[in-house]
Amino acid sequence: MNASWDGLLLDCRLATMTGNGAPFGLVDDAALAWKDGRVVFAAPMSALPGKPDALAREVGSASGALVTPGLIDCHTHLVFAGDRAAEFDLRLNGASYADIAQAGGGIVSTVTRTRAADEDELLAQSLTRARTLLSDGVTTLEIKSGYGLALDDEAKMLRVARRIGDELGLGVRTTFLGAHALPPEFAGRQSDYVDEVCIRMLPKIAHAGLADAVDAFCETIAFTPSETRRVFETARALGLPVKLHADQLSDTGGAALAAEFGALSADHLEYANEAGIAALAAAGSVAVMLPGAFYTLRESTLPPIEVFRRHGVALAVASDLNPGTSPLLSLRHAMNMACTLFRMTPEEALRGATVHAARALGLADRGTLAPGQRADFVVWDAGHPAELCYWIGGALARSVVIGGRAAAT
Ligand code: DI6
Ligand code: FE
Repeated sequence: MNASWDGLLLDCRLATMTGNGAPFGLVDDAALAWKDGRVVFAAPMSALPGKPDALAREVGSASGALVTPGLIDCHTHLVFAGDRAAEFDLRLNGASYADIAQAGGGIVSTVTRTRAADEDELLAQSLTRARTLLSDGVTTLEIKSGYGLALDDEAKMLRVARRIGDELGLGVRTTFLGAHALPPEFAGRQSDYVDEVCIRMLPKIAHAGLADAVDAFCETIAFTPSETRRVFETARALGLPVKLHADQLSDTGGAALAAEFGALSADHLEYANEAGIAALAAAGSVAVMLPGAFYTLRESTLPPIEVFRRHGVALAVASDLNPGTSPLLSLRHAMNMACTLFRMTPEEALRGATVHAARALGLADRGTLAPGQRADFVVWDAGHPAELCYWIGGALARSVVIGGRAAAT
């Protein structure tokens, strides 16, 4: 019999993240096999249908190490130019947000830098961040626009996001976030800018195939629920799914609004109310926890984890990697904070960075290790899945495999 499988990894401690009844879907003394980029076997070695060398062209051993699905970072603003370290320094030397904003800091300073960078420069700066996430086990990531705030610059950001996937072999899902902040040229004319987003920018972005979803920042310091509704109605008319930065700093009814449009996810949610959470449950929307922003802003209101649990809302965890409120270059660190700060369990956090993160991106072909799923997996220098949330920092990923091929980390 010719070896028909492309690869076979023996002696794994497999955290399949499937509902096989074991915590983390764990299978000990397991084997994992793949063919044409898809998993074909994920079960005890004793169940292998023949001798390993007869089954697969390449046979290796994990020597008992933990193997999980590739991690999925379902909420990043990873494409941007420059950084905001100087204002971080100013703040810690006593400057107020108002001082910083008046000095041209905040989101607008990143918009200025991002507009000034050409596409290749933007790609070079962003690739470095994507490689850092990849090296720590991320095999799929979502990347938003939102620092261009003008058609050509938003399109430039989304092209860079797509190119990151091409360059690194990562799965990339792009999200248009034109309704992120008010650009300086529209100062005092927010309604005109929402027209620009809905009438000109979003249709052109959609027709160019640059966005897989549409997001908005619904907040008292950003866009109102009615402005957000306009963006969502435009997205719906263009056949694009939506997700929402919701109830991050105040209860604006963002969760309920996201649920009303059947959003893939509602994100942040520190101030979400129970009616909104019940609506998310009914809509099947994922609640994405972003502890990096909570930590950086020194927020004191915790997202209502118990209420999400009670209503059966799927919880995801993401880095929210952005230069202002979450300069966090590690999804595993976000998982640690989701446990330590938000009191999620390690299994909830790992499920939040695999199965539920995939759902938040509308992807059903990844997030678990089971036949038919993408062969995206990580061999860790760890034995127990909880270690992925327990260790703060460090380089735990021994090898990262995307579509059955080892990624250059
Ligand atoms: N919520 C946030 O915390 C970030 N964007 C958003 O919608 C802030 C992004 C930045 O400060 O650059
Ligand atoms: Fe964000």
